[in-house]
Amino acid sequence: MSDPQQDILAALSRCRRVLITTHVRPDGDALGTAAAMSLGLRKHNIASEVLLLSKLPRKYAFVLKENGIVFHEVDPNWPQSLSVDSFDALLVVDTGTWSQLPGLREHINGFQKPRLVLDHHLTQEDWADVKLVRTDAAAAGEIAADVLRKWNVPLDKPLATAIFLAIASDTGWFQFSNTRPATLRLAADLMEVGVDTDSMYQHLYQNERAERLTLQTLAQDSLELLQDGRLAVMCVSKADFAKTGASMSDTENLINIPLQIRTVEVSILLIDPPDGPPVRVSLRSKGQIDVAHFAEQFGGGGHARASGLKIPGTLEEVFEKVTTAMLKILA
Ligand SMILES: [Mn+2]
Repeated sequence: MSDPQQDILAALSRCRRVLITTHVRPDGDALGTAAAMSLGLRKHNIASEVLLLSKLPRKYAFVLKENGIVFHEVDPNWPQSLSVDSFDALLVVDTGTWSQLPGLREHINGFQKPRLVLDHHLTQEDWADVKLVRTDAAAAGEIAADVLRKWNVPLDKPLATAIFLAIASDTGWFQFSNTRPATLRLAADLMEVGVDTDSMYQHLYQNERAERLTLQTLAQDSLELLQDGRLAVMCVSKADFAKTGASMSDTENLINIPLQIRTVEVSILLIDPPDGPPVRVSLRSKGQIDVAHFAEQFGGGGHARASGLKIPGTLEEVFEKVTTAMLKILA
């Protein structure tokens, strides 16, 4: 029986240049793992570049930039300077599904060289030549650490920092249920190599713009609890953006705040964007309500517990429309 870890190492060992990519809207695990694999390849004198299917988030930029890792951003267009055929393999980390890799499939259609996946997600598709998938791993970074050790790559401080970023991100700083003893043992090893965990904590969790916090306060002020507190609705108006100087990206995660309330089953966030209509509606559910199904009746979509849609009209009109429909479901 073939061992995917051996297979992935054998495939990488034969390369001179590797193209590494990861899922759209990359998080700390995606970028930490991509960086760790790039640094590991470098130790074996194998060049690599990272392809990002979205803009590099400011928060995680350090892990590529401080290590001098060449990267390309697809946003807004496919990078002109990137010639996929000049690479000897494609390494996809932290996902194995095309839906998470928008645009990539079309661009690697004619790519005849190994396509490798290193991932920890349950949902997989059968297109890669080698799939190293371990669903018990808390983060793709855990798998990368294992692969690199097997490859006799010493975990120096830059590598340890990249892997720590990966596993700390995906475990919510070792709080989520995916944290296992092996995760903490690895974290301990990385700390011993010299990862500055205090500065990483500040960088990840104490690094917000003041504008975001001010906007959050206004949004929380608008909170309405309906149907015995089972439905939470918050609104962000154009005036709120003007008053605080916040931008659309500052609304990220706002929707999750009302879910902290014990009684809340569904959280709805309505945003009148600074760059004009339509009103954006985000929905989150922590109970039985399927908010993807709800969004579909308005032309939106998503997952059972997280969905979104856009509705034309004023903030007040959209509020009426959406809450009326949701109250019917909750009744
Ligand atoms: Mn991950």
